[in-house]
Amino acid sequence: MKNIENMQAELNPAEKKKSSQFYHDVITGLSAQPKYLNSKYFYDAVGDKLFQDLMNCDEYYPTNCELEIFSEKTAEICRAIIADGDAFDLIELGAGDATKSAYLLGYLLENKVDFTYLPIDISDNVISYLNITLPVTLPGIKIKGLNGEYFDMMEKAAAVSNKRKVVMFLGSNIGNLNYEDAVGFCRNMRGHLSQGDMLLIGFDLKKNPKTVLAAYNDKEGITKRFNLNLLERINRELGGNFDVTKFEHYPTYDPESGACKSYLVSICDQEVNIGSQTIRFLKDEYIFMEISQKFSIGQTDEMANRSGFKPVDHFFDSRKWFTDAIWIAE
Ligand code: AVJ
Repeated sequence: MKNIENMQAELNPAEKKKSSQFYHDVITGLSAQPKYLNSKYFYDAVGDKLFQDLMNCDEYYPTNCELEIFSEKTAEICRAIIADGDAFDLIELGAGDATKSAYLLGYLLENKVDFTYLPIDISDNVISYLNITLPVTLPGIKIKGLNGEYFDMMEKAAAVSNKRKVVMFLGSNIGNLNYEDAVGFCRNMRGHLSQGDMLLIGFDLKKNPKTVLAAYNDKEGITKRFNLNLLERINRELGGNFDVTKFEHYPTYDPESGACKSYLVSICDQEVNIGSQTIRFLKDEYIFMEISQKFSIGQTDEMANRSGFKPVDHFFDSRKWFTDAIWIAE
């Protein structure tokens, strides 16, 4: 029988700790009623690749909108974050491949602005990629990639530097939390910042419901594979035996609340083993996989005010489908 200790035999202590947390969260979520998994676990090497494919598919618009903002409004955004010109640390949460931030980084370097880029990502894969490639594509950049959970790494960043902080949280990653949790997250963020520090935060906006739903229900089925990959990851890393052909992907969008949610629905009664645990599914029982919340501008401003920030700027793409807001810590 596969057990978690056997699965972990090859791992170093830090990897073991991550793996134990993953196991704990998976068992907690799949033992709950209704069942859920945390979408932060989508991003292993396979999930990173699937997300890249998703960003390139026709229906998934948020990345293109934000790329448009960063490429068309580079100077304005940089002017806002440079402010009165003090050196700063540019921290990016969930940096991914940093395609969007590269516009800002390039502009700041060209204009000889004194800053250090500190990308933070849950994927060690992503961080080693950035540490290797950015000094080549952006000569002269000061970069220190941090692999881990956002706030653990924010503390690490604060321990090595006391410069002014500008934190980027792009891609509407904030939408992966429900509204109250998102406010809690921003308050927590405020607690890691000082007065005058800034947050550059991306929000996917409410729009035609068909447009939103299509982005999470692409014809090629990449989103479906992206969701199913988490079950496969559980098989790979935790010794699970999910049969992914026995789950259906079910995406939904509610235009009233702005909540876009993904589920995996069991097509039959079944038992799944994960290490020494057995999880039972009834036919039609679902696992809640992910929320991708869509916002109104008013909601984003309210979120700033409720979490100790003042919203000072909004940048939009030409269709006004997405916004990058600048907030100052009060
Ligand atoms: C990267 C979290 C912003 O929620 O839109 C894409 C992830 N999920 N398609 C999102 C995702 C399904 C994405 N975020």
